[in-house]
Formats: sequence, structure tokens, C-alpha cells
Amino acid sequence: TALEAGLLPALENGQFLLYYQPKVNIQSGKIYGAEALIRWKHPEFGIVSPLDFIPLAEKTGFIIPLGEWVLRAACKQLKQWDGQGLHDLTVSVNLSMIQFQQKHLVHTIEQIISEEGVDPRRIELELTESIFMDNPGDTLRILHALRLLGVRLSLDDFGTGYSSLSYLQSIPIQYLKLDKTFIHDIVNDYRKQMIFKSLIVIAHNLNMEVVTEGVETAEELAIIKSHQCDSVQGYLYSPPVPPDRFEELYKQQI
Ligand code: G
Ligand code: G
Ligand code: NA
Ligand code: MN
Repeated sequence: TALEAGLLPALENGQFLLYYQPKVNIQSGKIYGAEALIRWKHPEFGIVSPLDFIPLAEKTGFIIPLGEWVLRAACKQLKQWDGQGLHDLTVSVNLSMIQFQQKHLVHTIEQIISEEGVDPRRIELELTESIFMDNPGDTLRILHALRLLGVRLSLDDFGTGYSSLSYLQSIPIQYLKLDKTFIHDIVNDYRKQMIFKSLIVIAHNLNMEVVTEGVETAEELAIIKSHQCDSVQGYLYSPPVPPDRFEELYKQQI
């Protein structure tokens, strides 16, 4: 397809960019980091959503160089923010299953982060449960190797698909990201509230912090606050935005 053929030239021509969605600490109400979300600034179609090209990139293997570009660009952004007075932010990037299966993943990540001169503890990798479908033993080994680098790991979209509490017994992750379908309609759904509340207790007992995604209203925020969720991401604070807009949001809060 036209989009598929356009991927490599787009990378070469600098048509990919990262938007950033603030992550907000519930207690302080302050932005402490951002999730990097890729966009394609297409000369003809305008801003193209990753939903339209990530699957193509996964199918063709292009996700490997693209994913490396994402991590490098996120590191560069972090350094730029340091220089602009946006100190101590963390940034997270999404890792596709295909990247995860790549042989030299750990080495590649280590290399990019060290070349860019970023403290690995300020980089978070967002993984989904799909990484456990293939070979759980290998997956665990890779996760431990990533942890040794110092990067943070989070389990993204938790609660969708084949969520199983058994993963939580063994995986070395620091953050559990509850999917937005969890929070959707939680205000009117007592059972959802009870599951939500219980999951937070489980996560905390396993030394994980909980990030709730997709928070859109003050009522939803009040509920998750009452259940001691650690941080939030959602339209209530901001959608994913270009870096200059993120900087405005950060500066507005002080
Ligand atoms: O930003 P938005 O909500 O439109 O993202 C849509 C989907 O694309 C999400 O599932 C998100 O995880 C995925 N996505 C966004 N950026 C990246 C990226 O850099 N790498 C991968 N693998 N997925 C991404
Ligand atoms: O799959 P992943 O969790 O990485 O994708 C994040 C996606 O969720 C992005 O496409 C982002 O635009 C979207 N998103 C972020 N906040 C909200 C929200 O409050 N409501 C909804 N409906 N989507 C959101
Ligand atoms: Na994510
Ligand atoms: Mn998610």
C-alpha cells in the first residue's frame, strides 16, 4: 500500500514526530513525566495516527528501526527539557511485541540510552501482556536484563485481553497501567470500582505503582484518588500534545 511504501522515506525525511501526554502524580497534582506517542506528519494526509501505521510497521519489520528512532528521540527530548528547566522528568516509550522478540533488544536499548547520555532510570518502557504469549521464560529473562540496565518497566493496557494475575507473581515491573476501559463508566459501576480498588491493593502489595489511563472527568479522578491510585494520564489533564504545548502545561502548574 501507499502508506507501507512511504514508511522508510518518511523516516529518512524526518516526517515522524513524538507527541507527549503528561503523567500526573495524584497526591501532588504535578506532572512528573510523559508518555511519548508517535505521529506521522504526512505531506498529503496530515497527522496520521499510529493506529494506521504501527500495524504496517510491525508486519514489515520496519517497527525495529522506527522503535529505535522513538527511543532516541525521546532521550533527546528529555535532555532538551533538562536544559529548559523542566527537570527530572521521566519519559516512557511503547515497545511493540515485535521489538521485544528482537534478539539484540537489550543491547540496542542500552546503547541508545548511553549514546544519548540519559540516566536510564528516567526511561520507562511500556510493555503489554502479549509479551507473555510466546515464551514466558525468555520474556522473564529479558525483563530482568532490562531492569539491570536501570530502565523502568510498566505493564500497559492492563485489564484488556488476556489479563492474568499469574504474570504479576513473577514479573519485575514497577508500574501497572490500568487500561482506559477500566475507568470508563466506573462512576456508575460499583463492581468496576471494587475490582479497581482491589487491583490497586494487589499492585501495592507487590511493590508496583498504579497509573490509571483514560481519566476524563473530575468524578473519575475523585474515585481513583479515594482508592490510592498513584498517578493518572488522561484527557482530564491533557491529550497527547506536541513538545511546546507540553512545556506550556508544565510551566502553567507552578
Ligand atoms: O497516541 P494514540 O492514543 O493515538 O496511540 C494509539 C496506539 O498507538 C496506542 O496503542 C499506542 O500504544 C500506540 N503507539 C503510539 N506510539 C507508539 C510507539 O512509538 N511505538 C509503538 N509500538 N506503539 C505506539
Ligand atoms: O495503548 P496505549 O495505552 O499506549 O495508548 C494510549 C492511547 O490512549 C493514546 O492513543 C491516547 O491518545 C489515548 N488516550 C489517552 N488519554 C485518553 C483519555 O483520557 N481518553 C481516551 N478515550 N483515550 C485516551
Ligand atoms: Na502506552
Ligand atoms: Mn496503555
